[in-house]
Amino acid sequence: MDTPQQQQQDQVSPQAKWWVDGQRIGYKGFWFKPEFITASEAIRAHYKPLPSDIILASFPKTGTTWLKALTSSILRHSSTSSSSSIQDLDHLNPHEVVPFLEIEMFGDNPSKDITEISSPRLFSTHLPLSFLPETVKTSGCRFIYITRHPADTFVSLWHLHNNKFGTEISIRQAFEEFCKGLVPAGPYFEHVLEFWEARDRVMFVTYEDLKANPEETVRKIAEFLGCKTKVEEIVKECSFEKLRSTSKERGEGVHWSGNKYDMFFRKGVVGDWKIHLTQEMMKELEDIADLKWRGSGLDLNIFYRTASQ
Ligand code: PAP
Repeated sequence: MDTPQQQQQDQVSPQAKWWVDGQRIGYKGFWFKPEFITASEAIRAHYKPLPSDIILASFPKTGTTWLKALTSSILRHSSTSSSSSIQDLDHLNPHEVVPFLEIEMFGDNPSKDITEISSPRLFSTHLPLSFLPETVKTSGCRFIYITRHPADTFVSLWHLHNNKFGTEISIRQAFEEFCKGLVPAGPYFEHVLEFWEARDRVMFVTYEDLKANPEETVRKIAEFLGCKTKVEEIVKECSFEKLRSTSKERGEGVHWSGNKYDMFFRKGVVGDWKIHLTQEMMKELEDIADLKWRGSGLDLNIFYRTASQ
């Protein structure tokens, strides 16, 4: 008899227009490439979170690279935390400094021994919270979740796809698929909601807060991690311009995802959606947020306030 995973695989495997790099599988309400589902099973079986672990979680294109840079930099510069295993950003892309649980840690080798990594171990994930082992709730490990307005998240994803595959796909069709959740790690709205509902142990950060008041937001992240550090230096070290120029120096280097290193740094602004989406499309996103987040205390206003509020 087929395993539940096999049954899922045999189900619909939508070939959404912009998924030219392969098939996605619906699993526990989310869409992923098959290898991510396998990796999430390995994580649940083998990952033993330590109280000192720090996990940076995010939906793709919401500020993951920036958060990786900032957090690794905070830990390295902290006078109150030892972080001997964390490399600096001088020549590396932040994705090389902070590994994904589902890729570098448990992607290729499901039973990889990660006990040798010195604490605090800094990991990242695009997996929903429900894909991680139950012990993340009890181990005391810390989560920072970064999120971003769905309109800018979508536009960033659409640009990345066009850039990566050299084909501009219809924004209307891509948008419809985003709204239906047919994107890697989608649906966006459920992904954000899962972490929002666990925010007693998850620090919630928005891309918009980071843009509006980087020093204040970095200070809060440092405080959450129990680190004393010079926030102005961290913000400078992780600025869009600085990180992009380091990546450009890498030339044609390609990250495991197939993205060139500088593809993680496109424009880095809030409100780019205004160039690409109509007011009607924005209204559609607002309606979905209203429907899916109703009663949770979460709404799109989290993207419109500033860090100090
Ligand atoms: P990932 O999920 O593939 O890692 P992620 O880093 O979450 O992508 O998102 C990339 C976005 O963050 C890009 O947004 P854009 O397409 O709207 O421009 C990228 O430019 C932006 N970004 C990356 N680093 C920074 C930074 N240091 N400051 C501001 N924005 C940044």
